[in-house]
Amino acid sequence: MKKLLLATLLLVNGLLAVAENGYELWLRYRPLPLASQQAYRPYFRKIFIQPGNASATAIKNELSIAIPALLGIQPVFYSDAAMAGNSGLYINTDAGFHTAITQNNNTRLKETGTEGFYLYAGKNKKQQAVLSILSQSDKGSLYAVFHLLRMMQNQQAIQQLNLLSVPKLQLRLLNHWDNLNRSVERGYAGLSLWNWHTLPGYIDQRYIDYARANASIGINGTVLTNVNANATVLTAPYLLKVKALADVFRPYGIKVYLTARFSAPIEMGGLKTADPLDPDVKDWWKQKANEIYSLIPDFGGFLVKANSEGQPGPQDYKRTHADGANMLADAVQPHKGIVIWRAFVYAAENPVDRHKQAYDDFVPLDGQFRNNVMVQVKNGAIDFMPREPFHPLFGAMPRTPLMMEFQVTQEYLGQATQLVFLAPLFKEVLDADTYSKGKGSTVAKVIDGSLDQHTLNGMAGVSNIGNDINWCGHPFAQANWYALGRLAWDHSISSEQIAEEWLRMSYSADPSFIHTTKNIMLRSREIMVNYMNPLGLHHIMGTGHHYGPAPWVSNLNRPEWNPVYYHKADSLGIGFNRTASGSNAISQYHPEARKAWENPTTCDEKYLLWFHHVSWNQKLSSGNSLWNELCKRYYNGADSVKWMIREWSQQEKRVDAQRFKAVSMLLNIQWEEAKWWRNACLLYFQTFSRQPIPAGYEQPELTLDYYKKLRFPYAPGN
Ligand code: GCW
Repeated sequence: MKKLLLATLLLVNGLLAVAENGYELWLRYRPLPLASQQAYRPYFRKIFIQPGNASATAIKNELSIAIPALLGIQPVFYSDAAMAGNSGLYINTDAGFHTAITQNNNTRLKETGTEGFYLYAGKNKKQQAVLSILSQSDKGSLYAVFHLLRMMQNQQAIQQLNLLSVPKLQLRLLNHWDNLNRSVERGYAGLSLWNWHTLPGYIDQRYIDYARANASIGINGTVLTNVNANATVLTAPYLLKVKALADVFRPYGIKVYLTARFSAPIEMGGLKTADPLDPDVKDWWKQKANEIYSLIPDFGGFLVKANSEGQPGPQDYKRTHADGANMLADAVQPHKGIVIWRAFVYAAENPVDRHKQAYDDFVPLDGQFRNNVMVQVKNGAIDFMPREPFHPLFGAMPRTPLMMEFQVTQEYLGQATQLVFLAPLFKEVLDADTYSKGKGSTVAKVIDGSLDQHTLNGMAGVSNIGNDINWCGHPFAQANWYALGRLAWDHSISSEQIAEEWLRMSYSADPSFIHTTKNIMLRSREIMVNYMNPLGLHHIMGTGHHYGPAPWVSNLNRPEWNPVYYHKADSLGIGFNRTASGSNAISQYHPEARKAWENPTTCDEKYLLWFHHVSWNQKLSSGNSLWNELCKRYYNGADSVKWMIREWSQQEKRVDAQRFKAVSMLLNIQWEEAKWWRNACLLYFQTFSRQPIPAGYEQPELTLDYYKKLRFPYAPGN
């Protein structure tokens, strides 16, 4: 018996300690230093969970994994109020009970709302240490437990806790672009987690671990299917599979959503039309919603991509996006569901600058959407580029709740071969000022509803999760999933805090490791911008798979799919003139916001070529000509990857061998890719500038022709 126990322990510990493949994510519970253990232990020996807590199983499960691992003690759970009164943790929604035990008058309970929590540490009547989690909902208590665990993983003091935490955003969602055949559009981490073939009978442990990870960062909804939608998911057998997932996720506070293919009434229902004003069509969706809700009473609702990139939509019937969204909204409204309608629309037959099309389509519809509709807007007007100014729709539709869509999967940001930490990108957009209601009308205030008093509000991230053993492909890509959740809960926390928490929880608390690696993370996005798309360049990547540079491509059917459409390089200069003398997309921004960009000689250089066609010889703030500055940025960017490699190589003793090696190999790939971007872009743009790459820079060895001939027929995610 003893032997068996020992073997099991070894196996468990062995698996945790040796196989550092990243599967545990940031829920990597390791023994804390003895002093911390001793400080925390009194609170976790006895844990009271109020009877009937719908998340009790999830809470117990997590604490049973975490507490022994972190503190070396086995907690005792109980729900019998008669046994209360000792030291320990109290998880509760009953304020009176709490006051009796903890002598705290709980005045802040009211402020916790439907998902927040109030955490405080105090003494009971016997002067013993007690820690309380007080919330108005079971979800609140679940989030509080994860918050406490995070504090301990970060070795923060909890003895004086008196903390109210309420999410700033109501909807905190992942959008999976997962297909029913398990391929993932723009997925670089293997296949879809959802094994539709074995569902509903087989519940993969991965589904539970996915839910744990999401709950730990406050994500409360998941759209299971690709926005390039397949109506099959709405058939009865598939809905049973969806229900099985919803049942797994529910105790973790996660609702499921589906994408709705607009033409489903024709494809599945045998109707002749999908016209949103047609009574049979309306009825079909109503029945479909009823069917879904009979299986999944808390189904979140539908996410829709319509009349964009070939997807069907209301405009096929000369109806507006509002007509389409409202018809679906009426179908889910009796069940308290919502419709999230995407604003990512542009049409090949529309010659107007693609930058302007979503705004043109949607602004006139402001005020016409039902109150259970949200419009989901990508962070920028083009498409998840390494850097974009904020989307002009933010601040321009005050009567419609706008949901933020970020891309966590790194389609245009190095995919899963490059270390790029995205919190600085997310924050740059959230902190941008739209000026729509005067100075300080930040994008964050638009989406959290505070600017225009919207109670429906939220943020979505296009998921980077697949069935790779480490979930996200690149070990550091996990940090981007983590960042999305943390910022959706509280968009005011800093990138630095997010990076530091994630590193400590996922790797180690070693101060020099944290210092160096955090620095790599925080600089990584700017470095990538420099070697890929400096000075406001955008959309110059390879066709289809979007892997690597291809600024020369000009042969695609749709003009706005060609990189040459975006950089407009010619013998005079480079860049897209979006001012009044050009496409005038800049006019879609508030005059105050525009000021920073309007004038080509004073334009914030981050966005220079985004808004202006600039002469090769124009002097920039550095004193360099545009051409020389472009060269400098590309070279600095690529050289900085060498710096990342050097810094990481110092960490060998501070991280486990498996992840150390994985990151090292990927950084070497990143270096090759950075050089490729630098050389291919500069050689190509040089054919227009007709100027040399300044002496002192190592000249490209390979020819432009070589780069043009590269092909990647099996690049992932396509
Ligand atoms: O960025 C583009 C992607 C498409 C994606 C589309 C969208 C799901 O290349 O793969 O389709 O955006 O957001 O709808």
